[in-house]
Amino acid sequence: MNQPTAEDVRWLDAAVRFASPYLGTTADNPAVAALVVDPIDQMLIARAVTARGGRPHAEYLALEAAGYDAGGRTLYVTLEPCHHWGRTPPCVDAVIRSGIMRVVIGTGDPDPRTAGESIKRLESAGVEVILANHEPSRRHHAGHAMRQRAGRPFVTVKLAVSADGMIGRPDIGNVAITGEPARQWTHMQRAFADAVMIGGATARLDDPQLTVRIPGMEQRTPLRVILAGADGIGRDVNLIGGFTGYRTAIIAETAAPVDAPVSVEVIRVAGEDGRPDLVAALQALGTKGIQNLLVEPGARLADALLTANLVDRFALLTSPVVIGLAGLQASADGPITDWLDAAGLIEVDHQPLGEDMV
Ligand code: AOF
Ligand code: ZN
Repeated sequence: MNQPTAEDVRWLDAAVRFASPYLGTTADNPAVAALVVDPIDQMLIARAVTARGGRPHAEYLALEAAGYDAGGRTLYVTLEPCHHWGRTPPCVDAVIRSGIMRVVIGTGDPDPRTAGESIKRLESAGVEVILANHEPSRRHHAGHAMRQRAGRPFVTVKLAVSADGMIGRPDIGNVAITGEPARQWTHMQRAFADAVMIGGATARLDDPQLTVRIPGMEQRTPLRVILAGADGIGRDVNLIGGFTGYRTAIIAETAAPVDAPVSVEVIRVAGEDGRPDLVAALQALGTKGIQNLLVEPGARLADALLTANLVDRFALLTSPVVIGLAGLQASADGPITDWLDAAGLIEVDHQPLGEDMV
């Protein structure tokens, strides 16, 4: 198979940039972008992203927008087009029918119903196919790939730590560690996730709302999940008893006590000592179609996820604030960076967020 040209890579980069803001809106489907481009003058003819809720698919929408203008053009698509009859017909058929002459694919689709089949089908129909192995496309679809391969979402853990390594003050509940830019950054991460999860202890102690409080983006609040502990969970916490109009789910071990109104979904999974098994809990979210999960844990849940090797991406927010001895330590065994090293996590990026860093 041929290699992508420099222009191909630029169009794929543009496709990922175009689709990125739609992460968190297309579950249970990946947020695919499709661009129809004239190969001679390098003009964009039509573009689309997977529709809200996952259907129609991106290729279908882009080809429909291009109409007869698709003939002879190149299709850039961040993920291999689907090969199966689902709630919509296979995109690969729509591509062949449209007269597209060349398809440049960012990354393969691990969905077993597709997994290379569309590439073969396009080639046998005389369409040139480039599988670009495009890293930004691969990262963009990491949630979909994780759900297809491991049945669970791609897990991002966010933890804010004071200059003296504390994550809170148990005596006064929710305490300010990071500033306004870090808060906004976190709310954006919520908006791009399909679900945000906390442990039962954090639900009780911090009693957060887990909403996206960015003007105009409130409706991007994802499913809010409480992972209940052995003592269960009840209506005394905001996420369950408070009225916000956003969706909440509780994951609890089979026998743990749960008291919630019918509007809250209760997911029962097997566990030990009244605590849900973490893999079972994450797989239950995968089954619900969650591809990207943001966890905003306390020390115990963070430690449990790291120890179980279930953290794919760790966002460490560090602040210059000193909490002092009344604080709750992020990790009992020395500096947090040692803890992350031990979990095999390597730093890939850091940025300032006002006075803080992520
Ligand atoms: C595409 N274009 O825009 C997306 C695709 O349940 P269905 O029928 O919608 O199929 C879901 C699968 O389709 C999903 O697992 C993934 O493999 C693919 N998503 N495919 O051709 C798209 N979103
Ligand atoms: Zn499709």
